[in-house]
Amino acid sequence: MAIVLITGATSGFGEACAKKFAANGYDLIITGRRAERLQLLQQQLEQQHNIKVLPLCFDVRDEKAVTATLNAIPEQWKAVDILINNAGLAMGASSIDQGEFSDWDVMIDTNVKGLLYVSRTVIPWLKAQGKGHIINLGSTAAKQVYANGNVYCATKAAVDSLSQAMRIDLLPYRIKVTAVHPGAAQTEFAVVRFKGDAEKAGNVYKGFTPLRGEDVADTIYYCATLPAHVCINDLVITCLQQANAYYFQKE
Ligand code: NDP
Ligand code: 8X3
Repeated sequence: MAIVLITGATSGFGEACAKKFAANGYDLIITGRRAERLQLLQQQLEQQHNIKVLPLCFDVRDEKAVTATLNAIPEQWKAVDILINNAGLAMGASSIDQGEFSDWDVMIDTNVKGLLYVSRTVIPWLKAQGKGHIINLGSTAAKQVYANGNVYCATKAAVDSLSQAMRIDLLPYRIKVTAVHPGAAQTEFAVVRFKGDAEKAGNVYKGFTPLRGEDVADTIYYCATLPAHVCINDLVITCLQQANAYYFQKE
């Protein structure tokens, strides 16, 4: 059966993707920094479905950890069919003159450099097979900038650019590249952004019904299971009450 490698599978979209692909018989490589959650998810999915799950605990910002951990997996696991570059986050929300350097470093290192480290390691495996599919998680924040979004929006615009670049570079190798750009979705994203402040995080979703992790996972699964000759290059998905990164119809 096919293998899907999902970064950031310990919550939100990544976890929802793991459940969706597992339910459809895919073997999974799941990654994240929270080892306990990875182990629990592995146990749960292997019990529920007739699949194998390989949990890998590493920080995508750590170039050496990314390359050493991935390169050390058993050869049969390197036959990856689908790479979902999902690990990412926002940290803080303030005008650019008040931003924290440390928040900027975390976002740039995770959303841009981490995605590059993982991709650079896995792409040679896909090339050797002459097939594969890379799905990158962008955001509506890649398409329009919103107030106080500055660096987060810039990292997601970088994901948008890198997805276009990958599509061009990997075209000769029959490797598909899809950028999926969700709007507001209620995951752990806002709690992480506001550093554990649940009240601030809850306010993000007041007055509208946001996307759920499952909505995005279903969309990613759809992109990943189209006929071999079809590739969705770029896809924006929002809830009913969101038109773009900053325009909402709230109740
Ligand atoms: P969650 O916070 O629920 O999940 C983020 C995942 O990324 C976790 O599994 C986390 O794992 C992992 N992660 C974060 N930093 C690192 C790191 N340094 N190394 C390894 N893994 C890391 O958020 P979402 O599911 O919402 O977000 C997933 C992606 O979707 C992100 O790229 C986000 O920017 C994007 N997105 C989110 C939207 C939203 O509104 N929720 C909308 C559009 C895009 P762990 O902490 O265990 O390391
Ligand atoms: C995450 C969604 O609206 O916070 O990319 O930018 S938003």
